[in-house]
Amino acid sequence: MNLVWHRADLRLHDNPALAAALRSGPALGLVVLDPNILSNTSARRRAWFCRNVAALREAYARCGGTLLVRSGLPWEVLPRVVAELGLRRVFAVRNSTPYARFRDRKVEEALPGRVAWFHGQYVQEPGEILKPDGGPYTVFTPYFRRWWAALEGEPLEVPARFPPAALPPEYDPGSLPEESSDVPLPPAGEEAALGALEAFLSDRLPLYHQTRDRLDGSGGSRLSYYFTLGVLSPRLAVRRALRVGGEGARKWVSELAWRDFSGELLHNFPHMARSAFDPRWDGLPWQDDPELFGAWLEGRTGIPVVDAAMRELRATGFLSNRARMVVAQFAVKLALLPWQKCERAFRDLLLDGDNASNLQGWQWAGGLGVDAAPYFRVFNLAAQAQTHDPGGDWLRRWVPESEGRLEPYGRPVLDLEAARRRYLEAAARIARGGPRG
Ligand code: FAD
Ligand code: IRF
Repeated sequence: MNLVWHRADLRLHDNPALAAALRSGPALGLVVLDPNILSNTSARRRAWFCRNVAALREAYARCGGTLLVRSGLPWEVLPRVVAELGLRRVFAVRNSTPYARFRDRKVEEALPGRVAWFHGQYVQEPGEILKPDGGPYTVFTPYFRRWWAALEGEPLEVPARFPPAALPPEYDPGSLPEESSDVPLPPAGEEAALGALEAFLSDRLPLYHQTRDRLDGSGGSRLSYYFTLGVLSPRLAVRRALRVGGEGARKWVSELAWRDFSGELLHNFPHMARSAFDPRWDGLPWQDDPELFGAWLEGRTGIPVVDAAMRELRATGFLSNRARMVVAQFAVKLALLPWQKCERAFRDLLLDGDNASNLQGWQWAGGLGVDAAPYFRVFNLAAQAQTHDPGGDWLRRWVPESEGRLEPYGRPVLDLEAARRRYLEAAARIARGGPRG
């Protein structure tokens, strides 16, 4: 009997580790509740993870299988479970964040030669899309060309009934904690995710290229919180979208390629978890001001579009891509708040919060050297609201006290024009200093 260790692949469908394990006979599933991850995150995110583990356990049961749940350090838990049940091998989908690499090396050391790794977190595996000279891509457009050319394969079939796995009768499958969330959670599990994918493909995908930039997020799929935990296979989503076809589908698939690009960047440039992708930008004159940080985080800056976004995020755990760009750029370029602190706090509010995508998003929006985004582009915040929330409904919903006006209200925490000048002067000095000085 073998073990399938689920981490950021909380699904049965298109799961290469599970499919391979079942091809070689009976298998048990396992999720390790890892204190290194769970005690470092927010209640809403713990609850979202646990709900999806519960749904995975139900999906196993429907196929006649069993998903075990254990708490502890994976390099201690896995050898114990393997020994207790006399298991042969461990099958897992590879992840490549810095912690995942550290953890997985320790698990391999504890179970030498007995762990088999599979692709499946991304459409294209980090480390495999390389420039003709063998180096990693740092700019999205040429990466995307190679990514597209390498698209292949159909999603994997997983059998509807698993071969029976014999557990000793007294063996405890383990229980899940009842985590409570401070925001309403979307329906958990792959059936809900697959249903939401189908609804998006038929209702909103055809116009996605025109509607994706709305501040209220109504043009997007809202599938990110499923992709983050691998409740939905990105490869399957790309296949389904391309089958629908059209301009909307091509644009949407390119956004999923941005997700892969994020994974690729963090895999190849792990320093970006701590410092700016181009470390010269760490030299901006950061203002570690707790008042300003609190005003940003809690949506009381007096800048309507920034406050609407942060309030929506706190109240729902979700935010459109456009609004994320606005608040990140405001925090980095105008407020000059230490970006690592903002990135971290922001991730804890997001149900889809993901190491790679959030780091890439922050460093891209903040002009910290990711992709070819020019540093001197600074949003006009009122124009952002006017263009991307044309009726003003989103702004009025989240910041009623601004009464639909786009200009700063009450007592704004920053003079936007002075802040813009301060940033541009400092940034120009850094840019003149030459590349990676
Ligand atoms: P859609 O527009 O329907 O896109 C489809 C899918 O593509 C998304 O579900 C997501 O998985 C992926 N995707 C889309 N845009 C991006 C992108 N720019 N980078 C990476 N993947 C993308 N996304 C996260 O999943 N987790 C994060 O922690 C995260 N943090 C971000 C922080 C900032 C500052 C910025 C600017 C962006 C961040 N994003 C993050 C990317 C993006 O904003 C969200 O993925 C998207 O808004 C989710 O909405 P959706 O599912 O409707 O996306
Ligand atoms: N993976 C685990 O193996 N164990 C856990 O307890 C995890 N908790 C998580 C909580 C939240 C909010 C997210 C993801 C996890 N994951 C857990 C999946 C991780 O992304 C994955 O383990 C990754 O390899 C860690 I969002 O770097």
